[in-house]
Amino acid sequence: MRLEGVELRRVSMPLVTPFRTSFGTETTRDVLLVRVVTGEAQGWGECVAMADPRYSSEYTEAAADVLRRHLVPALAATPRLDAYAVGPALAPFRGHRMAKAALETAVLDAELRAGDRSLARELGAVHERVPCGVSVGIMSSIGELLDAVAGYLAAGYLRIKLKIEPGWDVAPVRAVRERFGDEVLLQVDANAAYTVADARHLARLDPFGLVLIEQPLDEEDILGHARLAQLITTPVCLDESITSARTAAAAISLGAAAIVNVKPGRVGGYLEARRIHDVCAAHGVPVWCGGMLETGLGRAANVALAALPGFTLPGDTSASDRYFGTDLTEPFVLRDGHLSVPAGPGLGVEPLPEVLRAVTTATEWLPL
Ligand code: OSB
Ligand code: MG
Repeated sequence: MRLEGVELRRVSMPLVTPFRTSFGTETTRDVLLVRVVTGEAQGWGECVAMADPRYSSEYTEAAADVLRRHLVPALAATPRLDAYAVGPALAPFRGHRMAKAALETAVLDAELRAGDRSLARELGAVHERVPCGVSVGIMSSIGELLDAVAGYLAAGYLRIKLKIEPGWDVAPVRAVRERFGDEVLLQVDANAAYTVADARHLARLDPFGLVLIEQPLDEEDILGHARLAQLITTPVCLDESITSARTAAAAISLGAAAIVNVKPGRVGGYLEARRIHDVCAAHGVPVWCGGMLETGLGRAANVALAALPGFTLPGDTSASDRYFGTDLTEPFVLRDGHLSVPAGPGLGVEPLPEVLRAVTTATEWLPL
């Protein structure tokens, strides 16, 4: 493939309700989109970096900067470019996995569209639809939380994830169990808000039969997670700590991860995400597809990944209307708690031109 250029596009999408986690509150999703243009096709990649470096060290402005200054120029210097050449071409630059993922995904999308092949098929998907969960933010009262959970269960979501933090953990879990029963698949996500010294407190979640506790401790605290796993019965799942297939293998070997949340953006792209899936499958570790409040573009790719055989738990692959009044693409709609895996070429979806125009706040063309 020959790249003609790369467009960096910023879009601003209001969320239907504020999303509060232990690291902050989001009311608008400010997204960086990467569009690559080749002789045969164009391709899209959505960068999952958030506006502030609170979930991870990456943030939108930094992603745009490293793309413009280092990553896109490195592709210009790569002979015989295809999606599998992107990772090696960008490897000299440390970190910035979310920026790298967006660029690799855009190249992969262009290549697949030109070859009339779907991302799902390219990755090895084995399902036509995937079961969906929903991530429920921290609320200002238990009553408000119960109303939100009731709405999501009524919509058909097959699994509920509660965001937790110190002061909002045992009580919301108990309230959801008391109101909706023990049958509901329920899990929690702390986004690194605790330390291993909180083990006895976190053990108070044990009686509630949670599917997992996601990233209770700091992203670098692998040994802490392994120690915590010995002190509580809820399975420990890692999100922030898993940055590559190598870190996934190490965390599993150390006993720090009984389950893994795979987020393609966090690990540098869909090809590395598939490697993590493969490593986990080889160890018998279940995986599920996480989310970063993506638009339809990123969601299409996540749903394709979630259709791989090792994704045995419902993901944070919720329907478009859980996030946005109007999505960037044709909306993803929940049917029987599932989303359909796009089957068209590449991501299988495209931005709707009028919506894209309305939400775009800036564009920048980088010729090659
Ligand atoms: O930790 O999984 C997380 C959203 C933004 C950043 C981090 C996380 C999340 C979510 C929501 O939990 C997942 C989604 O519905 O996209
Ligand atoms: Mg998480």
